[in-house]
Amino acid sequence: MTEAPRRLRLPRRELPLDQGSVIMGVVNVTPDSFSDGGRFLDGRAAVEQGLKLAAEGARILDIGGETTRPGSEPTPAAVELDRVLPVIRELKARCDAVISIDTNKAEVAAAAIQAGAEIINDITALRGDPEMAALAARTRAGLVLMHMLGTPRTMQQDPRYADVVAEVRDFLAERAAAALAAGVEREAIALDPGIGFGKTLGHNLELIRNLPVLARLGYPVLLGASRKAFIGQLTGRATPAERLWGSVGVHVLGAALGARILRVHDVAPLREALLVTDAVLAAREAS
Ligand code: HH2
Repeated sequence: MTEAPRRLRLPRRELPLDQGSVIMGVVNVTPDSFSDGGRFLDGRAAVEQGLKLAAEGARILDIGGETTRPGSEPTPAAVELDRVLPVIRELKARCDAVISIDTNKAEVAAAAIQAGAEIINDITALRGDPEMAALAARTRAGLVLMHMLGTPRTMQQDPRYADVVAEVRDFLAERAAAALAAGVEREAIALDPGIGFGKTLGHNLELIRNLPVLARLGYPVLLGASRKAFIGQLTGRATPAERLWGSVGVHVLGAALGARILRVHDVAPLREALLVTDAVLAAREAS
């Protein structure tokens, strides 16, 4: 069996992954994100939100300047840069959290890294921009490779798989191999099943239940299920911000099933839940 990854290697430090789950707090600097669009479009509000999430226990802050909500159109790079760069610079100056840039454009990722970002979170898994793989290799940034069927504009139009778990696993293995071939270090890579990206309720549930299958690929697994539509389908919560308890539940379970990085909008409640979850998991491992 593959040994669980102990760290994510970043340009300026290592992020330990063997001392409990790591929380990645979401900071959307967008007018139209599915759950908090417009709330933090003002850079100052985004910075305050990032500082709050870091103080609550987020080791990583994921800064995004483009929504990927179902049906959305791409955002021009210049707009994305205007949104995210001032926020990254300010957060870098004012807290110690690792900054991640949520983008599929190499131009945006390069400028974000110059401003202090240490992780590229690419929802296209290097398929969106031919320059991205070389950039990741050159800068030695951490790299999140996510599975998505189609594009945000089309992904929720009747997604189909013969075997969703096998197809997502094989896709992620192939994308990790492509990153390695481009010169990205093995320990810089994390994999993500892409909950809600071209998936039905059933697909999402099957993928979460089978997180151990993805973990066996030997890379840290990131789970991002926070406030997503499938939680609304299960709980009847139509408003994303009201999906807190479902979100806490699924990320606690994700941690137990082997996810090492949890991408969420609400950090404090999950942090507390994980203190208990991680203590229980550590007890089991020691015995
Ligand atoms: N989900 C979203 C965006 N980026 N990145 C990774 N690696 N994994 C995810 O599950 C993921 C992601 C969607 O959430 P959010 O950023 O809140 O919404 P929007 O794309 O509408 O800004």
